[in-house]
Amino acid sequence: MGVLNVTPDSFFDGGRYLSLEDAVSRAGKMAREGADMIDIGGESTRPGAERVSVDQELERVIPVIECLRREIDLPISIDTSKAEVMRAAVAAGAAMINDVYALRQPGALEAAVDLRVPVCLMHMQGEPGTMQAAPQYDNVIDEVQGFLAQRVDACVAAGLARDLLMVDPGFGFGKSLEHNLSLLRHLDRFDDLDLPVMVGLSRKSMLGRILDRPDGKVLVGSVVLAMLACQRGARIIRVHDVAETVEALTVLGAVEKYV
Ligand code: 8Y7
Repeated sequence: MGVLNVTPDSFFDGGRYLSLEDAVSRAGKMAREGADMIDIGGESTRPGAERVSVDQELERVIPVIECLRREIDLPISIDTSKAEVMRAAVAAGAAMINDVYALRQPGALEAAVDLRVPVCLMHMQGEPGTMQAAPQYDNVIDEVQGFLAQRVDACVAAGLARDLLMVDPGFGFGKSLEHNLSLLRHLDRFDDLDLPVMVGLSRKSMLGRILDRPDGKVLVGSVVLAMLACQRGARIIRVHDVAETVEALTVLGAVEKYV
């Protein structure tokens, strides 16, 4: 899944893909590089990012979705937590919802039930503005898995078909470096939920910390994390660097074919 941020404040490509033309050309490039899906987001969730109104978010994402539907033959995922944005995005042609709040914002669960599209439920401890201040767990794997199991149950109880759901431990969302590493090392524990596992590890600050590289040049590290996640069962990998990730996963796939 290739990331297409249409926000002026996203940490990596923030502000660089704001025009419609630029957004479409970046998505086209990711499609040619082998992405299977494009994730469009209009509100940055990085720590300290400002909140965006419904109208602002709609203004950012809807024209891009409409345009991509015409120009690019790939399913579009809408990265949002707002019910109104979910509804408008799916009406405009989005095929999936990626919600870092796991449908906990007002009206989101009802919207997803009405829309009947696949949904990624992600774990986050706290809120984007403060989540990295002092993340705390007794057992991070049990707690993240328990949260996701609860959200899956809530969705099914509300009328969402279980086979539309996927789960994501939410790397970097209210997690220390140690929490992130533990979740990745034991990612196969999420197989217990019997749903596709999605991960986002691309260019996250845990890489800068592992590599002691504050300049953000963590491409090789990002690709390695993607491979490790795949080896531990992840099915959907959300990345900024599509070509490099596809290359690595193609090699991994070739090896894994042999017993
Ligand atoms: C994730 C995500 C972000 C992630 C899912 C970033 C929107 C921060 N990260 N969605 N979104 N999983 N499902 O660094 O890890 O890209 S935004």
